[in-house]
Amino acid sequence: MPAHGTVAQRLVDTHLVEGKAEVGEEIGLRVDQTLTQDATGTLVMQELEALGLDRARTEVSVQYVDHNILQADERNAEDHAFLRSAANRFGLWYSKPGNGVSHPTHMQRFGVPGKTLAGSDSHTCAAGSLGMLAVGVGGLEVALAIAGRPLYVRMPQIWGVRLTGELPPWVSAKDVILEMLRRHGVKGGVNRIIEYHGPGLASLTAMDRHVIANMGAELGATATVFPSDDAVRDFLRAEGREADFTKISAAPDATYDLDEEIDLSALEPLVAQPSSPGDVVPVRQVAGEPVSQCVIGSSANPGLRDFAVAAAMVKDRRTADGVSLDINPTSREILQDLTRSGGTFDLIAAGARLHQSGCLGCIGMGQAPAAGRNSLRTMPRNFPGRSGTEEDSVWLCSPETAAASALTGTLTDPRDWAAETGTAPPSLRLPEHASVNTGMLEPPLPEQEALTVELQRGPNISALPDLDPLPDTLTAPVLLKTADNVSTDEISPAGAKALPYRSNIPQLAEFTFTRLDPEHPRRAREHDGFYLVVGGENYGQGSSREHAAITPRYLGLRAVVARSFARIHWQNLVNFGVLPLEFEDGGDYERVREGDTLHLSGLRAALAPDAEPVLRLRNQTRDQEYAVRHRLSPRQRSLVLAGGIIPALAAE
Ligand code: MIC
Repeated sequence: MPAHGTVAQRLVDTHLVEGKAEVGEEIGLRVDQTLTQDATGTLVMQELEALGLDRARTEVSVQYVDHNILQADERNAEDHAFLRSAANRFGLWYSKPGNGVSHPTHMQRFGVPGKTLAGSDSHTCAAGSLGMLAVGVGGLEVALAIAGRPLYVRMPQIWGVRLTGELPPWVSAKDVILEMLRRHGVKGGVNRIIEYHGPGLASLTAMDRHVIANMGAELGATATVFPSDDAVRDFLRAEGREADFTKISAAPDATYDLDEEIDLSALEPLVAQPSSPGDVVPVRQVAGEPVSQCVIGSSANPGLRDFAVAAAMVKDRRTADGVSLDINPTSREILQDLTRSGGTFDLIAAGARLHQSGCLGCIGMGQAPAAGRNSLRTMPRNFPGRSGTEEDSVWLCSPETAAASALTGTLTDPRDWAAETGTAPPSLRLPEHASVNTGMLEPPLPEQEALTVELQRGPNISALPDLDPLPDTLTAPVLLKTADNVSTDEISPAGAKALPYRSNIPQLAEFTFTRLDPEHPRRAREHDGFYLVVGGENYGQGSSREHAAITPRYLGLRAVVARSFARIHWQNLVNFGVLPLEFEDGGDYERVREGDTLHLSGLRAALAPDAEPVLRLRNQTRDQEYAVRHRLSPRQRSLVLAGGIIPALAAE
């Protein structure tokens, strides 16, 4: 039976402006709120300029600065100034560097149950914790949403996950989402909205739910949704925003497209091994591995309780020799509350290193670990090299596991540490009223004043590249063939070296695919023409960065033929005029080699609105032919033919 009466459907139905909400159909949704962060926002602001926008048409749009906050030279600071001027110009809120990571900060200050949120960051889905429909997408789609246009998604299946029982001591929300990843891997959620329900919800706070919703991105899900219930009301009350509360629950007879059950009381501490969030095992199975770094923070464990539990565990103790315990507070507010409660003192006294509020090591902006040494992090991702260290060994776990391991110097199940040290589970008393701090949030300027603002464009801000239409015939070499699950970190790397060029496409292009082939940019330049990439399953998993589509496109990429795609990257390819095709017979992937010349002809006719979605791809080098399928809606076909959204809009 198809899904019925779910929270997800209610959110879709109340925002549907185009299409029919039937699984697999493209639908257009009205967007109430947007968030952009600095690493993706510089392009979004340029796109708003290209769209000729006067003022944001959303209810709330916020530009956060949380990623590029190490200022090793002038570039990042100049980008911040550009973002601030653009926020002023277009009527957005501006969250200063150091105010906090976008996701928890947005939840604290702006999230409203029942609203939609589009964000140029894959972890935007975290706001599902408040009963919002929150979707991470490419920057261009957020720009269009800010301009008042609908957000297009393919209507996902609704996957009901019924929670029963209560988490045992030393097991926390992170272990719930790691259990989902243990069961389903990094593509288990593709084209699904995950909706949690059931009696187990009662013991999870809104911030616990944020932890679970956040890493729905690692499952590849379109969104994660929780009901808006008493836990959400308590959260909003503590934030001084109870007036924003609305109750939203599934109908008593709700049914889901797919069903799953997790007994919370049966969970144990889990850890994702290097280098995939989907490679999850019980901590006890790998206990004893030496660790040299433990990092607590990021949007995947942002709550006060996550820091408070670590503080209580290390209080009056000392971190093990040779271990760096790094604390990345996720927002000003949380840092203030942790400090008020004495937690900051306990952490510092035990040897922790206290950093500024922001994403930091999560995207390799500092905190790079030593090569080959184990780094244990409460972060959402551990794709190879993402930490900034080429040969890294990053594990993902709960704050309890990170703190216990920082004290012992080896990967430790917190239950075993507690038994050995005779430590009772800490009883955390969280403040009834949070230290609301809006001092680093600049509100939108009044309209007349906003219209007079000049954008502060530093020399690091390049123009958007020219995007020409797709040729009718494409004969081009395969410059790269990748394995399964290639992440956007491997297409356009994170890290302190590349990130300052997020606003400078020609410079950033020099990093394209270099994690897979250091010579790729040089080879593409020497080829000096169109090329293709062949990919495996789940091509482009991970982040929403549209740079992973734009920089290869800038170097000449015009089509990717893969076994399957991750949702956001697939959309980004389309938005920038790169044709994404899937092998009809996955076995054909094996037959193509790097260096082969592939040929597609009659593309205009093949991508006409009513044409069959299967094309013939000729391998001229091997004299073979493969059937390949596109999954483009008629709207998307015309975008790809035009060369992407920007030229398509210019032609309107
Ligand atoms: C990430 O976690 O990978 C990032 C960095 O937050 C990205 C956004 C980006 O690449 O700027 C994401 O999740 O979308």
